[in-house]
Amino acid sequence: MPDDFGSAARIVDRGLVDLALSGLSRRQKTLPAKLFYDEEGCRLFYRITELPEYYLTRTERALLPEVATAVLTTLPPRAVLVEYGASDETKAAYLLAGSGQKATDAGTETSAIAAYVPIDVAMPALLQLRARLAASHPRLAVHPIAGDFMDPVKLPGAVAGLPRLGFFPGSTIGNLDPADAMRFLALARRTLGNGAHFLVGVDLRKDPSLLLPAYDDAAGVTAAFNRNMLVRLNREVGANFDTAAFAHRAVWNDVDSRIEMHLVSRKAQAVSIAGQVVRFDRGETIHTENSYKYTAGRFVAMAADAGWNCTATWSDPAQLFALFLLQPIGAG
Ligand code: AVI
Repeated sequence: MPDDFGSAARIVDRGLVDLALSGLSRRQKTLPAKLFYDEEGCRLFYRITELPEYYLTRTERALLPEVATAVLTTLPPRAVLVEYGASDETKAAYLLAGSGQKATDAGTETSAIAAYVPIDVAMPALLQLRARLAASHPRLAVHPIAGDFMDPVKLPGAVAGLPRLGFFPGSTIGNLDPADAMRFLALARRTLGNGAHFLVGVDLRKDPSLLLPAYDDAAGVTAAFNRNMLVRLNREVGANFDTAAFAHRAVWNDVDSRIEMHLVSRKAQAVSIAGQVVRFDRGETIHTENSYKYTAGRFVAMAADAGWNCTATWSDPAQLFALFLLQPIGAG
């Protein structure tokens, strides 16, 4: 075996190396946001959702009971819930309330949701989710799909013919560039089909004085989440980032209506990644994430371009966050 990495043999994920090197060889260096979500990244993200500055999760969660009641009364009975990016069932649980639970009188089930198709890249998380639901909702059919929601999805044959409710909570749509967000909405339109409903959670455009702390919290959890990408590259592909030599920075880009996260090189330095050297000037940044913030009008217009009509909207009194219920344009 060639000994490029010293005596300890290392199995390097070439896909990850290529992904990192291609982003880091651009004029504006980038690393893709999907690198955030290893086990530690998921743990840090969960902590972010509980931070006082990060209003998104708690605001959406506060809206969900009312939204779920309204959506479930609109849906035909025995629908399938298709959740995009479902790392756990916490948000879906509002829509599954009463669905397939242990019933004292098994003959009287009236719930709207008969089946649940969670879609996520992480199969282990999906299997845990299915095990939890088997205990809490034994009569609910759960069909996890492991995959990237940006790829076309084929729904399982077992749910063919059931009415469909798509669900994309958490403003994850904000992490897609507008062209990809449109492409995603159009893809979901095709997967869910005529007669579907689609509930999408979106963080709304607001004053940067509220937005910036949500992405640069006092406890430094978001900074750790951002730097974890470098920790991951050190561990998984043998890079030698000095993580303390990169500062976390969140900036509001008003023209593109997005929060950008960057890692700022605190000094001129060179980093080796799988034998390739990447140089940083002092103050040079790696752009790691965009989080787009939409006005309600902008989101509804984008959804319309992708074939969806907005039939209901829910928001909190401060208009921080909104849930949009979409139905296909021109379909019965
Ligand atoms: C997952 N996503 C909606 C989060 C967001 O707010 O854009 C990811 C995140 N990045 C930093 N904090 C949270």
